[in-house]
Amino acid sequence: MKITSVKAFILHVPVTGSQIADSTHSISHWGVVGAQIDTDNGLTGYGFTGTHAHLPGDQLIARCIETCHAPLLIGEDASDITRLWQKLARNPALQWIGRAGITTLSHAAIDVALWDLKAKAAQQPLWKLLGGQAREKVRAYNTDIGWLSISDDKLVEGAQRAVAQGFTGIKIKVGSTVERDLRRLAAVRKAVGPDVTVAIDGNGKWDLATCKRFCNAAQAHDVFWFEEPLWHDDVTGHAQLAATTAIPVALGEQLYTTDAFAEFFAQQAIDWVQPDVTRMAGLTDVLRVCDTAHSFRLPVAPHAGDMSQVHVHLSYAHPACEVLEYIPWIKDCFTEPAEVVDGYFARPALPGAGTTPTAAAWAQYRQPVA
Ligand code: 0YR
Ligand code: MG
Repeated sequence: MKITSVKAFILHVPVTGSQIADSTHSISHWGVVGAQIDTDNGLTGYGFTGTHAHLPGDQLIARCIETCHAPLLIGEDASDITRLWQKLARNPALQWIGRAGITTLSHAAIDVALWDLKAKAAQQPLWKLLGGQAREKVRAYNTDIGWLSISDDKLVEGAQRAVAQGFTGIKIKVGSTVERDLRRLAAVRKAVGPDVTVAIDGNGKWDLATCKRFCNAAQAHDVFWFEEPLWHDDVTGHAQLAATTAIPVALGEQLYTTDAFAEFFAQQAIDWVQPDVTRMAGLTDVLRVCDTAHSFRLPVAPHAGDMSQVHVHLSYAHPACEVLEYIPWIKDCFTEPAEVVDGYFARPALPGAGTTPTAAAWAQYRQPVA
């Protein structure tokens, strides 16, 4: 299965209700920046990273795919995933200019496309190649009802609607003011009752003092986890918070490398592990984080199920993966959308990683690569 061509693509897909906000970002579209890899046996693999649909930035990622990574891949056997991962991640020219960021995001798209190809060649859904089914069902939790841009009333309505649809978990955004976010958390907990898991996500906005004050009061509402309470790279701060609150600390969606995760493990600064195949250098590296988490007996909640598609396969196959996020913005762009039925992600059945775009998405959302 020799690689004959590597091309980039960009899709910009509208979010639910045309605009959403968390503590740090306000966005109207999600960016799908991908790699399309053709092989001499007639198969095509697709993989992508995720962005906030900033076109000049997306074009830099696309250019990195086509001009930095692609030349190292042409003529190679696409099924040599580990060796090719190493070849790209340890490319001396690129490591000099970026061991994280665009070089990694573009590598993510390529690595996932290679896994997609491998599963398509085996004519199996990816989860089977990853060792088969480790769990009966993958529980979904709904984040799309919990944006900071949603009014207090609508937030409660949305939480109740999600529970009525079968979700047993939700996540609400925090990181505005301690008072407002506590009020919203209390209202949501009251509305959904004690049996639904309620997580909160700060997206790295607050400082340690604010987090401590918030956690003190939030503890009474049975918080499933506090995600990204502090700045993404602040290992010491997370360790201090984890040591002082009963609320579990979750993070990982903005960590690029296994080294970054290793720091959080070493300092006991993390309770829930949230790697993302669209952020790290693909599934190959995320699997290493999942295995390490598992060896420390830490649960994994891969960031965003439908937004990566691959996380559904990973969650079915890896014993560390406990729950998976539901944000349905881009799922309908793919030939086998990651669907949630009665609160659980449906098990994928088609060969591949679930990353093949539909012709309709291609026609509707495509942006110029350069
Ligand atoms: C908006 N999930 C998240 C959205 C979401 C972000 O920036 O991408 O809130 O990915 O934190 O857990
Ligand atoms: Mg998050």
